[in-house]
Amino acid sequence: MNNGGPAKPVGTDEVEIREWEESLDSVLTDEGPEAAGNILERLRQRAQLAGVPTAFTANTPYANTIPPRLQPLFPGDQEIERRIKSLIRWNALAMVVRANRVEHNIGGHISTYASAATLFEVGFNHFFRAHTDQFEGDIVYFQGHASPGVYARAFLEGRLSVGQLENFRRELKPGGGLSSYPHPWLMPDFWEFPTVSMGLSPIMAIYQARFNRYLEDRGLKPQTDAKVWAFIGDGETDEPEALGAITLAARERLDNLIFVVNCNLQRLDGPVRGNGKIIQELEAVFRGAGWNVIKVIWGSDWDPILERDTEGLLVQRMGEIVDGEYQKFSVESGAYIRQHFFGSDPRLLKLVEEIHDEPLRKLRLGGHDPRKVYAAYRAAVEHQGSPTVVLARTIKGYGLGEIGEGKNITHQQKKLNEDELREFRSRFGIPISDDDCADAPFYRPPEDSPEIQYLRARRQELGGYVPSRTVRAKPLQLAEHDELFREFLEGSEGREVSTTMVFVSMLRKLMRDPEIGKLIVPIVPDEARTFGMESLFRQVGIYSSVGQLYEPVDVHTLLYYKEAKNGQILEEGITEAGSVSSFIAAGSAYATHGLNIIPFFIFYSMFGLQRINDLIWASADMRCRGFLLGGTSGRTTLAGEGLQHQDGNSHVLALPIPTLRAYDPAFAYEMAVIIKDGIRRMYQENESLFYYITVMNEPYAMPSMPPNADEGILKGMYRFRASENKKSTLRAQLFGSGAILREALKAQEILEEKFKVAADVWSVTSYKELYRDGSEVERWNLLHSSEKPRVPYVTQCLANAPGVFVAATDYLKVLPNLVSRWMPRRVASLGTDGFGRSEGRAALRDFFEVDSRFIAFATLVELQREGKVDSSAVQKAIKELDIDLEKPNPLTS
Ligand SMILES: Cc1ncc(C[n+]2csc(CCOP(=O)(O)OP(=O)(O)O)c2C)c(N)n1
Ligand SMILES: [Mg+2]
Repeated sequence: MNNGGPAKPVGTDEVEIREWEESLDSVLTDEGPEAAGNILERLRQRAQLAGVPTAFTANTPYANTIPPRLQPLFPGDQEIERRIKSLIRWNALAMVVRANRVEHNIGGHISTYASAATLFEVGFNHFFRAHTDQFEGDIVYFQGHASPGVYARAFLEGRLSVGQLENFRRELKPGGGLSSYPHPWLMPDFWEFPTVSMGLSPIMAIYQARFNRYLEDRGLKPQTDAKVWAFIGDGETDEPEALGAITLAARERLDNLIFVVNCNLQRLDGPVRGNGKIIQELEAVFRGAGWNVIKVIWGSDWDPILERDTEGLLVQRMGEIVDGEYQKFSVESGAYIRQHFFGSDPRLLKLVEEIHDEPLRKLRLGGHDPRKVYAAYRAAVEHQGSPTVVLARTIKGYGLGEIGEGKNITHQQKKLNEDELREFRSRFGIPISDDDCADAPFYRPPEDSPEIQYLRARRQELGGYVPSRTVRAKPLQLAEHDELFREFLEGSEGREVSTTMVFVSMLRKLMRDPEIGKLIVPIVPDEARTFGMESLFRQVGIYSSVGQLYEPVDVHTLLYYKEAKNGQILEEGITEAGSVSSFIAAGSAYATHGLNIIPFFIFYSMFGLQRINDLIWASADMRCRGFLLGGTSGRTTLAGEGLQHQDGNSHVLALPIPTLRAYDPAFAYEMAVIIKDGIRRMYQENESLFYYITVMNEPYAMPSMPPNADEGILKGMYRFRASENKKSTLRAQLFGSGAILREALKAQEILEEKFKVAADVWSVTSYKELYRDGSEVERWNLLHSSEKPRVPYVTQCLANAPGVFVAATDYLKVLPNLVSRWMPRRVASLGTDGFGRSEGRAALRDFFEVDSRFIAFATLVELQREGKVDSSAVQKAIKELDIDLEKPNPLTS
């Protein structure tokens, strides 16, 4: 029975605990942290074996990972670095403020860089190594909306002019401006990696680091200690892509990878985890995944206080507070902090009794303390065996004071009045007078000032300026490689093959080529067998950084699952997002590494553009090159798989991506022409393009290439088979694409035999190309109205093509409709709008009304509209072709 007071839990006797603690302290002092760690681990195991319930936690206390005594000396001149940082802060702020004065609501962010400044600057002054002739350089993904800070630094470095800063977010001004965020497309000499779509840069960085290793293991680049740095926001980590691939980084022991998470505890609307602790949450996630986690929570100001806290009360208190409350402390007075933070225990109050309210309020956090940040980065670059994440605690809008520091509205804060500007100026000691301040002028100290000298010297020491994008690869000098593709131009001599099989044999041949073979990088997300690519496993091996540590179950078979350290295939497992990130690393290697890597990323077409189009958009921004292959494509060509798998969408989703050439080839020779020309354009002519090619799994005999078809194949259409009947007055032009081309050919026969209609059949390899050409011509004509009008390619093709027009595609009807206005007459479009079904091909093509019967039927209806046949011909077609007029509409059923 206890007599009133709460029972004291067993094992909490203070004297006993103290004894244990003292033992630990003495091991620590006498033998060091490693010894202490070993003893603790032994004790933990012993306790576990004895049935002691030891709670699992991947967390460490809410304190800095690196204690002060293990902190290296800061090698720089802290005062001058502070002044440089202040200047950058000012110019970054001025950029946004000025832009919004000129044009209301032009946007821009102040508070993100304000929180990240120290995290960036320590990197710029001490870590980020530029590319030089001797060294490949580190790769840095900058937090996208912190771009004003990166520009402001480049301005101090003398790389950007006042004029350019003036035109931040006004890129169309004469002389050009600066893009809102990192976009290599818009600033190809500056930005290397697009990062502003949240979550993409972490996953791209992981696969970039892995790809760097792949290149080393395959002997394509020398081994170096170059690092990949990714600066991301704490709110950003909510994106599934941000954390979705972190186990890969640990599994691959990517100690060339460093994440820095700017933990300002805020995102756009408010706190990231008001009721929790984002740093602890991320620590557990990353540690659980096998990363080296370095927490940088408290600045040096806290060290003496923590030292006085011999009982561990302060760290305990730090761990109790939720982020929402921490955010509140960042906007409150010292008195408030004393009362609400330290006031929970008189012993805590005692720890800070000698500190006045104002210094108490200003106690600096870890992410704002260069010494702490330097220590973390140094540990990160020296760490071996796993990737590192630095979780750095900062304040959003740091330095903005009343108008934004730590406030929920701070993310959107872009306007400062005169007083606010003056306050900011004074806080950071910018030498601008009160009068001038109102204008928010840019400020760069003279060239011979200590600041500029120091900054230049630091960058020189680190090899040059970062970021900076240069295309290092020389154009490929290829000997004539017709031979490689010749067999595909000649047809399959009656042998039935699918375009996927054709693609795989083409790939195999390319990989054997002595010139470009080694540059080919096949990427698959666990679909190699689906596409019949398993023969490549044995031929070139699957890349594995550790080789193959087991005997594969199928080792006795010809096509066994061969993993090898120099394996060429990137078998990524079931991650299209990861695979496309590899594609991005490979497709930009011509710039990043000076290597003309040619990636072929083949995926289930429905899980391509539909699922990962934002990453594909980013690869376009990044000027990636290479081939995307949409496998098992077509809404009615992939039999059986049903609604989620049957792709009738991807060619429509490819439309918005400006540099993506999209093709839907039907035959081996079409694919050969497209891939051959793609290699020429991308790697010999250095064009910033990439290709999307759909390949099917329907086997049929591949014809040989008709004479002179190349040009049409590449431009988007050519006449594949003209009718031999030149006398008929009933004429039609049938447009087929991909697998549906063969339906058009069958329709041609039906029309001829049953209805005396002479039809020509066209293969439309790319509606997107036709559309691009048509719009380009139309625009030219608009702007050159007094000159002889140009004629779109579609119009040229069809100028003398008699009869009615019917188009059929395995994709949406919108594709033929896109180009219909450049056709000399109306076109009836058949396509596969709607949800797929699990069914066989014939039933699917009937359901979606794209088979030969519907093509023939639509032709007759068009002829009737034109008055060329009467209704009895249409009635005959309905009967003979068994057309169900009451069938459900596939679009709505
Ligand atoms: C995919 C995506 N969704 C939304 C946004 C809009 N957005 C830009 S910044 C931001 C908040 C960022 O918060 P955090 O990652 O914590 O960065 P901080 O500014 O706090 O450093 C949001 C939602 C975006 N850029 N990308
Ligand atoms: Mg944040």
